Amino acid sequence: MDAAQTTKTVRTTCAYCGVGCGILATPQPDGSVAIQGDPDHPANFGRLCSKGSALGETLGLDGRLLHPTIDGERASWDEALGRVAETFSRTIAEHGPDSVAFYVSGQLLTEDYYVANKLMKGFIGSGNIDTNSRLCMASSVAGHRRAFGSDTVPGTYEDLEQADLVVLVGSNLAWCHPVIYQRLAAAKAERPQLQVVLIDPRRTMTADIADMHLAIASDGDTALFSGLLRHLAAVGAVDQSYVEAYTDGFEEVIGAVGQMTVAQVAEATGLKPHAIASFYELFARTEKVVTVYSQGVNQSVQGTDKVNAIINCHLATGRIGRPGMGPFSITGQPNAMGGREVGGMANMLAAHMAIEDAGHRRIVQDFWASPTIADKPGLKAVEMFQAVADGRIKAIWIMGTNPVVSMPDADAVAQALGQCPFVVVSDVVAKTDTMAYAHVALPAAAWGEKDGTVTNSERRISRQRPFLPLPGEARPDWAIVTEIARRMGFDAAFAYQSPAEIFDEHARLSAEANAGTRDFDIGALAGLDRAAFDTLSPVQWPQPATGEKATADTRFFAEGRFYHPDRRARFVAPAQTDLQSQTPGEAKTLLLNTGRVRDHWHTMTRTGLSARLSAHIAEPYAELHPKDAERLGVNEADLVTVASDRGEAILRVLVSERQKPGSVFVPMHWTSQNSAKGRVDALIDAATDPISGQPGLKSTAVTLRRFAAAWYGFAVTAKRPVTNGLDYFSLARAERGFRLEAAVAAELDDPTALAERLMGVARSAILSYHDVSGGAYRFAAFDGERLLGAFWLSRSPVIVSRSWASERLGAEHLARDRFRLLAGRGGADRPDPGATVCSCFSVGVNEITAAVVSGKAVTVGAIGELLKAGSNCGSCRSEIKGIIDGVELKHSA
Ligand SMILES: Nc1nc2c(c(=O)[nH]1)N[C@H]1C(S)=C(S)[C@@H](COP(=O)(O)OP(=O)(O)OC[C@H]3O[C@@H](n4cnc5c(=O)[nH]c(N)nc54)[C@H](O)[C@@H]3O)O[C@H]1N2
Ligand SMILES: Nc1nc2c(c(=O)[nH]1)N[C@H]1C(S)=C(S)[C@@H](COP(=O)(O)OP(=O)(O)OC[C@H]3O[C@@H](n4cnc5c(=O)[nH]c(N)nc54)[C@H](O)[C@@H]3O)O[C@H]1N2
Ligand code: SF4
Ligand SMILES: [Mo]
Repeated sequence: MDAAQTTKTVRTTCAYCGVGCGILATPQPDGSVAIQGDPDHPANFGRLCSKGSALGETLGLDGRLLHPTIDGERASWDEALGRVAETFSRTIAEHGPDSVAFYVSGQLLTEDYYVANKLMKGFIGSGNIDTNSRLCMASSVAGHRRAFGSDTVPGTYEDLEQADLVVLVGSNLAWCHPVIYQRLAAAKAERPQLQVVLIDPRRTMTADIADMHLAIASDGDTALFSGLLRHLAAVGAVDQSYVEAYTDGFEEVIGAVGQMTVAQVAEATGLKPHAIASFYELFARTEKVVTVYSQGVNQSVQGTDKVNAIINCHLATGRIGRPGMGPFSITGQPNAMGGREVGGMANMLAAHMAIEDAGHRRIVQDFWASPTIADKPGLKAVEMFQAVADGRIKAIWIMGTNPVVSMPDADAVAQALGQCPFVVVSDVVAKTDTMAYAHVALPAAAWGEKDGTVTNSERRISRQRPFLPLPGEARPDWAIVTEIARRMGFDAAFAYQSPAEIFDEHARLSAEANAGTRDFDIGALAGLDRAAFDTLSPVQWPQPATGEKATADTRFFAEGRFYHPDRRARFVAPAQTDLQSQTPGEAKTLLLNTGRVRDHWHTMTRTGLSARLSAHIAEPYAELHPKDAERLGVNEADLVTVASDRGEAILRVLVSERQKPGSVFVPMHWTSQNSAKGRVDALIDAATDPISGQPGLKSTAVTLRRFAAAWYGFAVTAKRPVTNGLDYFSLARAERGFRLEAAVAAELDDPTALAERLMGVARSAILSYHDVSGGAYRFAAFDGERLLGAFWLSRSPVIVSRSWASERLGAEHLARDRFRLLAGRGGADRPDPGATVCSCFSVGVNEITAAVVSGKAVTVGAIGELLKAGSNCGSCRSEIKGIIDGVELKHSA
């Protein structure tokens, strides 16, 4: 496809989550891009969430990496590629193939992923390619392979709409898979008998559609589902004919979980026996059940056992592979599934073949005509960075992921990279916490420029198509990898001219010697020429060349045909049956739970560019139950230091009843680019699940203490503020500049000097006001009528309307504002909209509350009519409902 600048609408797929929504992108004559949901895409039928709708705001070139660099200096592609190929070849020659590694990402396209895997496993001859999917999907992959003999997701999105019971385990669907959440909410509105059960220690926004919320203790899931299996057997809910015809190991598992009485489950999960019993009864009597699970299950040191405990219940009842039924592991990243298809993980081969299987190795090696083939699994992510630390790995290439932020024990990862002789980073942005360690930086094509395929959670392959030209010297990841491979001497095997050729090879390999023995077969998609590849419509696998192709109704395993050699599924008993949930040991410790917020994506390299998305939650926070806040002597808006034996973070306190007592929730998104100490993974222990190697990212013991700030500050600045000298800061985009929360621990000799530095203006240009009695300072600087910056400094957390202050950066008539900025509480003369709830129309929490309190609008629909909030993408509808419920609760109390 020609990516020349046009104003033609291009059909593509969202850059973010594994829902895989179709998007219509239309470049505008003014250089902006209009983004709409694709009404014909079967994942979203036109819907988009707040992140998807804001994609147009993240396409600017500000901050992009546009040229290769070597040791921080601009270099030509020829020099950079030469350095990478040479250093990898030399390292392999001197220290063997296992002395090098690739750490890649579920944000790569299938074609990028395919060539990276082929180069490492078939040509370098090592298994040392692993991916951020290790932190994400590895336990699901391992659980699927144990139960089914293959990494198969049996169902489809429609199953959630057709079910009578949807159980959400460790999934914050409302914020993390918003369009699936909207489909589920719509189905429930139409058919109220559809029951939703949420199993999550926190009462997340997803709880708003749940009929039952089980606030389970961390890692109580294995016990809960083992107890459920026992209950199903006890009440005769087992489908004997399915179990006998298609499975193995049922008796053994029943033997193993026989002890899991409701009382014991209650002890292991912290749940009330009657709540457990009603969940079990509901599950037992409802035929059409889908169990959706995500990171509350996978990111655990018993993640694989959790997955199998869930799958056991579906196998026992035969509720799998039929409409409205099945276990459903929902994927996180846009191409988590595609990465699994190409075998991009250290313990897989390619096309769902097994690295341990000599027959599979032969198939792949013959097909690739490769000099070698990795014959054992490589190092999994956590081990890989440990091997970098102890010098076993001497050259690493990181593509499309930011491990210094997202890996557990992240400071150790940073240190390892700092000592590593050769680090290559391919990214789309110039400055990341990981890029700081790159000897060679390679500029990759970003969303909107990339061309290839992704596979979503329901096995649907969709095209990502370019609609923007490649900026600067950026190149697509597949092109960078193949160029390196050629320079390492593997010209013939990496002679691709386009992603279409790579996709064709991937499709052919999936069919090679397959004949129905492997689930992943897209042989029918082989042989597409460029034109056919360009027009490829979203399609689910399997798509074998001969035999049954997937249709909307295709599911796996309704009639067995699993992928173990005997074609039977396996029941898997959890390793421990004397399960204990994790509870904090000492009174002073809390259990640290981590995850996502609605409007940010991972390490914020892209969502952080949007002021609108940043206005939902602008700071890294520690969410605490009121009882814990009281016990620990901290208040809302205080700053706290949260520490483990690995590291510490400084965060803003958010007190909420949604949090489970004894635990603290911290989002994973903040980095050293936008915060002083917001990288939560610095605190997290690198313990992993023994089977999947996935780290437990959701239960680390931590302590929490008040951060004694001498001064708290808030600033809005036109230029990026200089943050040196701040013990705490959190930096976010505002509409025409930046907004900054700040604090310092020591007394300030000269507060004006701090203002000068932050705003980047000379002292002489700063107007200031010092409230001697309250000890507060206010500073502002102007260029004519234009505000360059304003800075509030006070002894307690600054009270000023953040949105009002941010808007001043672009305000035209500042004559009167000058006084307001300096006098008293800025914006106090008009209602403060409060933190953004609806990012599409920038509607704040106070505006919604006021509408409800006044009685002008008391339903989500009425709020939409009155304020427009929630009437576009719908991502905030559950929050609006939460606000309405909260107001009603107060008024009825
Ligand atoms: N807005 C947004 N959406 C995203 C992403 C993003 O960065 N931002 N990232 C995408 C990616 S890659 C992924 S993997 C998905 C993740 O999607 P989710 O898995 O839904 O998101 P998380 O917030 O990581 O975790 C889900 C929930 O697990 C709960 N939990 C913690 N411990 C336990 C436990 O022991 N048992 C149970 N049952 N629950 C527990 C947490 O309280 C949390 O609410 O989101 C995708 N979508
Ligand atoms: N504590 C804690 N830690 C976690 C999690 C958690 O829940 N809690 N979740 C884990 C999970 S599930 C995940 S998936 C990871 C995600 O963690 P990461 O993968 O580290 O997060 P991203 O910010 O998505 O990193 C992607 C990087 O690739 C760049 N990029 C974007 N597009 C492209 C491209 O096309 N090509 C290239 N070469 N680069 C590109 C981006 O600029 C960014 O720097 O975090 C994990 N870490
Ligand atoms: S749900 Fe949102 S983030 Fe996920 S694919 Fe759809 S639009 Fe993108
Ligand atoms: Mo993920």
